[in-house]
Amino acid sequence: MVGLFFFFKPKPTTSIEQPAQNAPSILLASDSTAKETSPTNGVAKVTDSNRAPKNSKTLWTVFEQYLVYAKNNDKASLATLSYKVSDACADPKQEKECFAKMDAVYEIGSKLKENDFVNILEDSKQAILSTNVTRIDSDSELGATKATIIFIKDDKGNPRLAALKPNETWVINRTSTSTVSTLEAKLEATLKDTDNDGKTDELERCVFPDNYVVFACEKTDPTKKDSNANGYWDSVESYLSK
Ligand SMILES: [Ca+2]
Ligand SMILES: [Ca+2]
Repeated sequence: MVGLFFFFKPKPTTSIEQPAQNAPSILLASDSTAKETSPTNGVAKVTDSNRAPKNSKTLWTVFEQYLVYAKNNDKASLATLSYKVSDACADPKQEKECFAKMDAVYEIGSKLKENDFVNILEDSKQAILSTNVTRIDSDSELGATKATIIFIKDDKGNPRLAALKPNETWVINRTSTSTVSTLEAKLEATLKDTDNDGKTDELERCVFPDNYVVFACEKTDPTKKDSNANGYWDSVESYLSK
């Protein structure tokens, strides 16, 4: 199956820190920069935003341990918590690159705060921890950003890191003719996630904002978490080893 592969074209005027797309690739099954989200309407929330959900402690503990291994450049231990080891870390000749990736992951991951990850989606095969969205409101655009950590479970049910997305960002460009209400409606539509699988309806339908170049996209059903019924949600599918 082909996942989502598209590039973000950074805009010089944006006030948003661009996602560190390459740094977390030690975690990724691919360098996919798939952007996925949960809605802002609270559907993804399982509890109030002031405390972390019940299961997230275990997931966060795994993540913290992962960061310790990354910080220590402990490749062997890191592999036990990784869904897939990156090519650089699988190749002894690329040890320097591997260590650089680990350092980058630690740098990014250590800035994330447990209390911000108030949303959890979890079942026996996968789990997604995410923050609520933070609004972006500038002269040039309206948008939202959030951080997401994706885990895929091994056959014993242990969560392993599959992806770390510290700055998933969605922006709607303001134009001279756009009104606040149309921008708000557009943003709401962009963030909508009907089946609550962590992948927006628009991404499921392969609809992208103007500033993305899409190379390949496989449509999924925005009303089904697991469109191909293999047990993995549409939002997780692109990180699976094929
Ligand atoms: Ca969805
Ligand atoms: Ca699936």
